[in-house]
Amino acid sequence: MTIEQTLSMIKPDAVERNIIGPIISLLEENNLKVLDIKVLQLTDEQAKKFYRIHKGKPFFESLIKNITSDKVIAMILEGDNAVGKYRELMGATDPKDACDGTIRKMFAIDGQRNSVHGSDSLENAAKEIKFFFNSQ
Ligand code: IDP
Ligand code: MG
Repeated sequence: MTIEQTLSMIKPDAVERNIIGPIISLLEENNLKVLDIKVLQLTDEQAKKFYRIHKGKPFFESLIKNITSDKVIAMILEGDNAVGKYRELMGATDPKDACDGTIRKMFAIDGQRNSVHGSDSLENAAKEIKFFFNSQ
């Protein structure tokens, strides 16, 4: 067993469609425990900081507009192999490529409005948890 923590964010497209419940149920059914949870709307500045590795990509401006368009749900998830397990449960970035049973396959609208974010490494999980839960 390797107990890890990861950062999950339910994106505005899912919050707007009232589907945070089924998404959180899937997390719990997969033994990912919600340790902390927060509802907030990201500012333009916060969103640009959070997604800074994508700066310069053709979809960057649209991504920032999308993620700041409404509230998001940020969660700290804990469980065995939580980073990898949650990435697998989310599915591929574009729902067209996502496997059956994944959150994105079930709920995403397209490759941008894809309902959830998840940290891609243990190192980024620590940074992203800090971003949402340890900042002033
Ligand atoms: P991930 O969310 O699966 O880790 P990343 O490549 O880190 O995917 O991209 C971050 C987010 O940027 C995606 O979840 C999606 O919302 C958006 N995005 C990524 N690639 C594209 C694209 O080709 N077109 C539009 N939006 C994209
Ligand atoms: Mg990513």
